[in-house]
Amino acid sequence: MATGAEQLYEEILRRNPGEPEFHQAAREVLESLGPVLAERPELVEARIVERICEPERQIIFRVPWQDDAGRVQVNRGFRVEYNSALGPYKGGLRFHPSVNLGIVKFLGFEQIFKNALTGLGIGGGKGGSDFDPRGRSDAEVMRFCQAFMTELHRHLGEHTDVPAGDIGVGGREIGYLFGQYRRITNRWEGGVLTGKGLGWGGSPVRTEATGYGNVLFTAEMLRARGEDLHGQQVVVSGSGNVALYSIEKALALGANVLTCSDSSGYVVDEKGIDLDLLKQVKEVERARVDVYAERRGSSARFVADGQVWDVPADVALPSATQNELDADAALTLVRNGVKAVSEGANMPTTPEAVRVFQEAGVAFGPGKAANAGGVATSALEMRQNAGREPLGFAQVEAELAGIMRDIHTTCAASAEHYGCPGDYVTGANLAGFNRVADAMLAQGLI
Ligand code: NDP
Ligand code: 2IT
Repeated sequence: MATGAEQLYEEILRRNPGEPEFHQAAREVLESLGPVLAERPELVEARIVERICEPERQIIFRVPWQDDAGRVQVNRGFRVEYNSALGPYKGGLRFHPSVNLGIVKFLGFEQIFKNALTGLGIGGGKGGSDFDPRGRSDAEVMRFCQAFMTELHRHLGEHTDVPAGDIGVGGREIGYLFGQYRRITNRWEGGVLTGKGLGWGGSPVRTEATGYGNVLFTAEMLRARGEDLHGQQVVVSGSGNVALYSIEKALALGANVLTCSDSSGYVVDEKGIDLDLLKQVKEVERARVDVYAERRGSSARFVADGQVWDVPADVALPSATQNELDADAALTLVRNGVKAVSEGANMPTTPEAVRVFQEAGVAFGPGKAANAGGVATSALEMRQNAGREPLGFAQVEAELAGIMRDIHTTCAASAEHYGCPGDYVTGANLAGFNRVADAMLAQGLI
């Protein structure tokens, strides 16, 4: 790390105690910045990096709600409005018991650069709650979402801050949140949330977009090496939104997908994952992955301890959560001949594991670039809402494909420019950073 960046990192540690995920995300970006700061002293002078690391606004609030037994429950809500130099704050909401300020800040920080890479005029933000939707009835989830929005609504707006889904927040939750926003504000403001239902302002392909986009990014990385996905063996972690639609697109491009997982363990299916069955188990029944193995018959095995990374594969798509792929897992994948790893999740690969892949010459797609298809399609949803002009599935899918190709080209060109060809981590960080830094510089001391 450059000397100035090292000092800034020390300062971040001191001023943001107890937030290891945020420290990790900040460090990764700071480590890449050397070449750009050497090339652009005006950014150092204007203290752009110091400003980018500090959120514009952080909101923490109480969420009181009543469960089905009539008991009062109290959760904590968060929204970190990180950077609006390029557009309204944009980023998902995560409902998971592990959510705390540090996790929301890491996600919001990543989102700034990811959103910049899309080129679609969106700033960075993230939010959520330590509410655990698992095991809760629809009525409980609705009451929680209504209570959460009762406070959050005052901070949102189609030109201000536009949330969407993330872990634990899908179409059901967005519906309840939108209903409460509309009821409180008395406005039909479609562009205030993305991931809406198709009949009331949602965009085709938003559900599929993150997974599809990640596989398209993987295909671009392979294409740059003269290969494609056809016939490749793929391991996927997770079995939520990103995992399911990564599997769908990988299958469509002729790959064979061997695994999926959730926090209870993983499934390996020698015949390849049966996506219809997996969707039935996970999306319709909201059950665990062992139910898939039980119903699938002899080709599938549920493994309660261990990770999908133990299964030999050509391509790995971590699509569950942060820090789920460590250096030992990376070494196992490399030993088994992995060629490409692409992050469907946010920061799923530990810094040590990223180094293992890069040193082994594995094509590595960082989440900021590889999973940007989700938020990019959210921006297309905002555009359709603003223009009151819905698009069809094929049109949006074609736009998404173009956006993912552009992001790949941008990252590859940036890596090349800064003297590290093929290093998509540095390429993504510096291309995203430059766009945000240019806007901040032009807009004065903000
Ligand atoms: P979902 O809630 O739909 O699915 C999450 C999946 O990850 C589930 O299988 C879940 O298992 C597993 N998981 C979550 N937390 C943990 C944990 N602590 N340990 C083990 N497994 C875990 O979320 P998404 O698919 O939407 O999100 C997955 C990742 O993709 C996240 O990192 C998210 O930030 C990122 N992402 C999502 C985008 C989107 O558009 N949805 C866009 C870009 C990135 P279980 O049910 O057992 O908890
Ligand atoms: O991490 C992410 O990019 C998301 N969860 C999607 C954000 C969005 O606003 O669509």
